[in-house]
Amino acid sequence: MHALIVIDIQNDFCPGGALAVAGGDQIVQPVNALMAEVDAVILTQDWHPAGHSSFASQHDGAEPFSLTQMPYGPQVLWPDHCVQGSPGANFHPDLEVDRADLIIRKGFRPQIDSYSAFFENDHETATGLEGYLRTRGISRLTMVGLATDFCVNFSAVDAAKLGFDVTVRTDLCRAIDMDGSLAAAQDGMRAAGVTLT
Ligand code: VGL
Ligand code: ZN
Repeated sequence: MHALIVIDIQNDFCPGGALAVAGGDQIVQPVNALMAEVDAVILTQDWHPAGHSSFASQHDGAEPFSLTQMPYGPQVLWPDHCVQGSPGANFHPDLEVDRADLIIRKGFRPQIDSYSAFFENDHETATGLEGYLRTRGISRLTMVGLATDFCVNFSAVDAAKLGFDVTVRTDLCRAIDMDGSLAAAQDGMRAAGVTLT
């Protein structure tokens, strides 16, 4: 069984959003088309409470896109984004959300961020997606979405480590690309055994 995992195609990651990824809206129609070719469609949704600890606004004097240390390791501080129930947290209006079998939300614990669809940024708190996929007999994953170098990257690497057969369609992803993060992510995904096309 083959699932399409659509990562975080939400208003805040598209042009005009709080953490806009250049060209983020360009992938929506081709991602919709790909939904017809798989056995299961799963969407992820970045879903932070107001005042989330990954927001630079919660750290005195910190600039967005700077790095801090959290109890679980290094963490980039972001502009406030994808606040639960806000328009920015909604999926892009043209994304065919009705085709999804499952929508998995992440980043909802105030004190910890979650880039990956499988584990939060402590790399041990599970989201439950692994169990869902295994109990449905899904072993093959195609990943698309935003952003290539953060949530797609962490999701793909975790999935490969868990033993799934993972392909990232880089033509259907867009990157934030800060300080070489895209090149590092591509190297990391390849090293983990992810197929990049
Ligand atoms: C993401 C930064 C913060 C992503 C989510 O979806 O890649 N990046 N939250
Ligand atoms: Zn986030």
